[in-house]
Amino acid sequence: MRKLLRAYLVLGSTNCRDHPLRVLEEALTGGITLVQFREKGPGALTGEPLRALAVQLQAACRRRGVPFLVNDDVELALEIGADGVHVGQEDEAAARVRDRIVDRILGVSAHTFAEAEAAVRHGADYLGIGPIYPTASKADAKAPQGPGLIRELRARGITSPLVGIGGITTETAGEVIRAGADGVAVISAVTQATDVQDSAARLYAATAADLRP
Ligand code: 3NM
Repeated sequence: MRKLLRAYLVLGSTNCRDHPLRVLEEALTGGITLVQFREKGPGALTGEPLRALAVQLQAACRRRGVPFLVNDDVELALEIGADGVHVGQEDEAAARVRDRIVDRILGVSAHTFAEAEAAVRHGADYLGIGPIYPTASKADAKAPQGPGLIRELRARGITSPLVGIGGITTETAGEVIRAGADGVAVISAVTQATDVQDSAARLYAATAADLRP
């Protein structure tokens, strides 16, 4: 799990300047290690177009052997046979999702030590910790907490696989890893880059495991 989290791309059609499949293909070529389909925000797809895009993106991930997770939508994840689900604190409670997806990957967003501790207890395979820096990609994002939150979680005994998320760039990824994260999850640093493949490659290069404390 820790290795999969290294260079984690979160994307949906509303984040992409080009067709999401093209963006994803380039990002995978650059070295992205895990993908989460997150179709949110104004203009987000629903119904059959949503399902069709999920299947298309999933197929691209399968061709490269990269696991494909679905944000929030457990029904969709089960229907298409996704490798897992990522849920926030507001989504269906982690323990309920754990029971429904059994041996698939369960990721849970946490913003405090208490949330992280509860997510681990409810069976999360990894935690998404954020927002680390200010982000424009999530309308209801909380206040940025800096890499210090990750350092605090490690110091207080959270040993689970963990990614930082929120405003992380190829320049700041290293300090998130040095704070104790196993990887970084990004939307805009890759999807909004003028060269998607290059930015994914730089993200991968910036997150080497030997930076970890
Ligand atoms: N979750 P970008 S921040 C999807 O704090 C998401 O839980 C967050 O996008 C959290 O890399 C965030 O463009 C947005 O800042 C990440």
